[in-house]
Amino acid sequence: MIDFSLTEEQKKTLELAREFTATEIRPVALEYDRDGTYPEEILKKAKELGLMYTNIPVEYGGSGMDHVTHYIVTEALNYECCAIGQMIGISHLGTGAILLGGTEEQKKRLLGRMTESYRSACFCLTEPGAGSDAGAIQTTAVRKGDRYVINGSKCYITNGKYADLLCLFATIDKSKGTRGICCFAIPRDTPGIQVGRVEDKMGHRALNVSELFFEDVEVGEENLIGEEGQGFKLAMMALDRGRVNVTSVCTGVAQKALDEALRWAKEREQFGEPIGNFQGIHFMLADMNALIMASRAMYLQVAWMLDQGIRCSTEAAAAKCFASDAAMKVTTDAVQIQAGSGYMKGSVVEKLMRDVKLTQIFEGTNQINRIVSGRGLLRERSILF
Ligand code: COS
Repeated sequence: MIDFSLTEEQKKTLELAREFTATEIRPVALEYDRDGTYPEEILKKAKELGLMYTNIPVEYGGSGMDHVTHYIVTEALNYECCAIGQMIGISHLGTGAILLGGTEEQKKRLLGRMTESYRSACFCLTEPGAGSDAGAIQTTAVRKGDRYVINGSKCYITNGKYADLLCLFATIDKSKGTRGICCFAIPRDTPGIQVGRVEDKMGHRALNVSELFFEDVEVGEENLIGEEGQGFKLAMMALDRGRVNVTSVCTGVAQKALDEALRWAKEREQFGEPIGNFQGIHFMLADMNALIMASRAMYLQVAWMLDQGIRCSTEAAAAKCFASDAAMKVTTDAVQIQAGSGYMKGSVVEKLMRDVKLTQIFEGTNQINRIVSGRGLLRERSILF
């Protein structure tokens, strides 16, 4: 049976997330966007309410939600501002590889410590010469006895300046390509980690993004996640989940854009009546809503697959492409409906449109995600029933 109704507990959690975004994020979203401020106070409150580590099991200090509930909550947390929403949810990507490949002892020790704070984790994969070609990373890990010494640099790292726990990918043998890559969980206070430039971005302005430098950073083998050479697969598996997350983020942003367009269509009068009376506007609103319905259905499907333990690389990549392209179209149309007023700085829809552009780029550009999805289809057809 297919049933979209929520349990009483899911309803309560969703209500809490919606109330939180309305009271804590909505009033300050434009201010944080203007100044690019790190939303420290908001993160502290989200953590106190159990809205921060929603996907992390209770035994490691999280709220232990299943994937379906986690992504529904993610949509709600990103409705008012996806930069702040994603700062709340960034541990989703930062801890993905640890949850997938870590031992029980590692999860208890590393995640248990991280969840005590609101500063969360970050995912250190991308480098200046290794963006789409993630297997080309140059950061090295050299084994010395039971320790590894790490040297290299990372860029465009979300939460790079603040994260307590760094999930870092480095190669122990470049000649092995992706099979030489290892995953390390590194506490922030390990000597040798330097924060470089903090990026000034077009959108997602309250999302902290920075360079990170690693100079003779030493970690014990107890911080190697999985086995030597397993790091690339763990990164890709974490990104599978990250891409579902982006789908739910985009759904939240697009819903906000549609709601703003609807409000305007009812209030704005031209030719003696609300512009919402005109067919040109009906067609736009109908298409916007259809794209949002499809995006929501896609993340719910992939979340369900994750809850069933079904591999979802093909579907997650497809959903990420669809929802980010959809959100780009919906936010652009929301600006079009609000016209001159929507295009001006300080308008909500102008911010949403700038924010969404990044979702077509991060966690794999949409071109890379189409490759992932296309290759996946050639491996195995993607049929739900
Ligand atoms: N789950 C499990 N294993 C996976 C996997 C997944 N989702 N994706 C790849 N693998 C495995 C492959 O099966 C292969 O295994 P073997 O070595 O046993 O054959 C290995 O990983 C290498 O995969 P592949 O050959 O596909 O690697 P490529 O170098 O061709 O690149 C792409 C793969 C381009 C898809 C990858 O580099 C990528 O996703 N790039 C984008 C990176 C990204 O999203 N960056 C954003 C960072 S966070 S903002």
